[in-house]
Amino acid sequence: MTKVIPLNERPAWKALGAHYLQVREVQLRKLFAEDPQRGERFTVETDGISLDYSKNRITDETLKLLIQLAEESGLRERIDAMFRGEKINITENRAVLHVALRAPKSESIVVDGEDVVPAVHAVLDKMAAFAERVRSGAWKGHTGKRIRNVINIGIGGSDLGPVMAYEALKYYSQRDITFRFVSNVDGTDFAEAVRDLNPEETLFLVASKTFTTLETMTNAHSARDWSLAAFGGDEKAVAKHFVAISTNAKEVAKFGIDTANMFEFWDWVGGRYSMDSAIGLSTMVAIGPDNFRAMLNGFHQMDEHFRTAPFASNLPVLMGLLTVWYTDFFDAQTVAVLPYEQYLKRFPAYLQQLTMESNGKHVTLDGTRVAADTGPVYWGEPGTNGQHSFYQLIHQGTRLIPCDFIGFYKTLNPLGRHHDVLMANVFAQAEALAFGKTAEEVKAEGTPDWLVPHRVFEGNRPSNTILAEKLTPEVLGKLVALYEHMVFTQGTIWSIDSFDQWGVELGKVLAQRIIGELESATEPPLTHDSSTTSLIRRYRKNK
Ligand code: G6Q
Repeated sequence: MTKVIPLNERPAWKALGAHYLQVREVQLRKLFAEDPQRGERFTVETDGISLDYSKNRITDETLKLLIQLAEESGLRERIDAMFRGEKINITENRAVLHVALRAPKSESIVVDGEDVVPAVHAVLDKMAAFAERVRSGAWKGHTGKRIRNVINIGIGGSDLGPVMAYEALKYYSQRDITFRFVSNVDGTDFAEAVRDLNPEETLFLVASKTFTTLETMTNAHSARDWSLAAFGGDEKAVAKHFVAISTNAKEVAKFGIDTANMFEFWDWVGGRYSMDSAIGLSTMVAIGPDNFRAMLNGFHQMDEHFRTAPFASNLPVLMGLLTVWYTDFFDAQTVAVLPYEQYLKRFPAYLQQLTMESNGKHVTLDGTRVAADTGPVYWGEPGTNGQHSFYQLIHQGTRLIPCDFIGFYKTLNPLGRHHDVLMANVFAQAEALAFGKTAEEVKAEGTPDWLVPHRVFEGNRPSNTILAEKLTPEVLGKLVALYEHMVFTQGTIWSIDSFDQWGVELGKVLAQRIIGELESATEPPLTHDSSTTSLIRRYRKNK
């Protein structure tokens, strides 16, 4: 079993505790006044992505101690172990190799004695050939019509990445194909997705690592029924209207999909780390193989940065350490991610799974309870919309909410003044959060005394500002990899397994049992607690 030194026994952790007591009241106003270079000094850049972390409640000493904490927590060794293909997902005894999905052909990464890089490229080539056929119209449906609609059926990691990437890269997508994503077992999701579509022109991508997930299989069967109903039940149609993305060839064949139409990936790709595997097939069909490869190249550049850059200038490491600082010392419970880019509207939802399913754990690698708080709640919405709703709480509420602002120098849709107005808001929000507005300043504006407290902004609210040139496939790859490795950094400090998800199991098992109890014609013996039993009875009576 992995040996873990409890967090609170690591020297840097103890030093950070003492240091926190000294700096917790320090104002960003003061830190900036004392160091006119702070904004530049606390900005790092790699491959066209810059991170300004100067508006954080840190000093040089804080940074030194946080980096020492990363070292004492074995971050260097963990990074190397991940990239070497060691089985660092210990509770599932698996390697964690999403980095292999974007490794260039020239690299070699060995798992269980086998170099996985050639297999990755073979699948990418197969995906590319398929994507080209769909995009060009060469792939025909059962009645000879070209495909106009592509529907990805998947959930969790087999949905959130594909939806986010499609929305993020819509600008680059082939506009004469409609893309939709069905995830929820709520029949409404499927019904609304197909209501205006012609089955003859509709192709389903069934994305499921296990090919046993209840929601996905339920939706896939409904899709099969919907499709076959249009073709007089002719099973041969399945081959033209269904492809599978999975690690489970047996189940794919059982469903009736020809395994020649199956795109493979591997158990060393976690669901929430899979958008750049075959799970990204919908993305590739949408944006084309070249753009998909550019995205992979972006991922790879950030991987190399994470693997090789010193911690003090390593973007994911710095962001991970800052979250630990706020979560564990300032007792911050959430982090807001605020992209000022409409195309990134699903990015916060994607990050919710990446961050919270990875680090929402309370047990360390050696099976003991972690000595501090772990994964904060991630949430957010694109700016400027959020400014007109929840930003009030960030500015004047009682809770500390570190924010990540994400913006771009150039817009994909230049339109009059829009982009300058948008970006002015990014800079203004971060400035207002950090420096606020004092009572004196409010009074000086002629505000009556009784109103002054309401109009004061305390400031000292931390944020990061991430900037890049514009939202390209390559930049999206870098951004996602940035957050993936940030999550890994956090998980390493907390000594948790960021790659399992046992917490989602119990509810699934209980639901399986309750499905039978809801479907049974007569009431079966119900042996739940009195609340669950009476809810089931109420539902059975009224359904
Ligand atoms: C992600 C999780 C989970 C998974 C879904 C779908 O890391 O493991 O969200 O992606 O449960 O699983 P399948 O791809 O096996 O259907």
